[in-house]
Amino acid sequence: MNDRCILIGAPVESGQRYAGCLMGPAAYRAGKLPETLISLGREVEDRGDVIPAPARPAQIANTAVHSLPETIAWTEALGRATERAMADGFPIVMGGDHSLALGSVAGVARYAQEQGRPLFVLWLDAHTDFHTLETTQSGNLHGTPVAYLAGKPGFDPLPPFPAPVPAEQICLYGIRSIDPAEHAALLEHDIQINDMRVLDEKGIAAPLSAFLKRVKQANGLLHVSLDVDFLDPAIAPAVGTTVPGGATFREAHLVMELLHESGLVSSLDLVELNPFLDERGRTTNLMVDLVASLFGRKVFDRPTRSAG
Ligand code: 6HN
Ligand code: MN
Ligand code: MN
Ligand code: MN
Repeated sequence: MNDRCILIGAPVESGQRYAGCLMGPAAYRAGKLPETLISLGREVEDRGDVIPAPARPAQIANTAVHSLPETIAWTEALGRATERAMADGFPIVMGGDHSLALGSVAGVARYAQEQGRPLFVLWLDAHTDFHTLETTQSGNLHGTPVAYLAGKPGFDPLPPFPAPVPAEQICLYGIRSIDPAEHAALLEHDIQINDMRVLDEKGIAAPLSAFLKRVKQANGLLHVSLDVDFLDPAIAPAVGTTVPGGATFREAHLVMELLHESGLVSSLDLVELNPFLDERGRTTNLMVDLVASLFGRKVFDRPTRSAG
């Protein structure tokens, strides 16, 4: 893991319909994300909030889709910001709704391509986010980034995804809500879907360890996209799309601890936090604590335990 963390504020809320996600980056700062990373020995550079170019008109046949011009503008701006940050350190994109990943992962993918390294993506989410602009019925584009980064057609007039991520390099984790059109599309792709049925039976650690092993063998870069609704709504209420039966406090920390020990993660999205829906900052605090685990905070530091 790169020592230098580059914080990128992405106050995006055009990918869904609840007002409040745009306060996400401010909440992470108020919740002391920068100070927490510094306390764990990281250098931190906060590049402030990205300001997208003015939206240009864009139209498509699916009339359910809303805010497409804004989403295109965010995709372009965040792609550039994240690609640049990859060259300088470890980007942490503070959202903002999940549509920001259309841009952040595009930037990471361009960087990976330049480096000649395969990109792997771990998607921690209740949802598969596998709609295209053509299949979405809610019209909320936060439900589309996985299909986009997998190179599925149906995203015109978004910029073409720079270097589609092969299905075998994508791992969906924590899934418990799939729309029929997503289900049909996923049947045609070899994307690993660790839904809660699988995680209940195998445990939260084993499928992740298997995926991390493959990332390591391929000398890959690993992008992690953490959606607040990966967590159980009882511990993380500040999200518009709660689904019961999510990851528990300890399961989520174990995921982060395993990711830390792997040393493989090279970029991170923190998405879907809506501080307006929170209870006395508890979801923000939990997200910051999870990032702390990802960056090496331990309950008990065992000096003999080696990384990897
Ligand atoms: N997220 N599948 C639903 C839709 O509206 O397309 C929910 C999407 C949730 C998006 O998790 O970022
Ligand atoms: Mn680097
Ligand atoms: Mn999501
Ligand atoms: Mn979700």
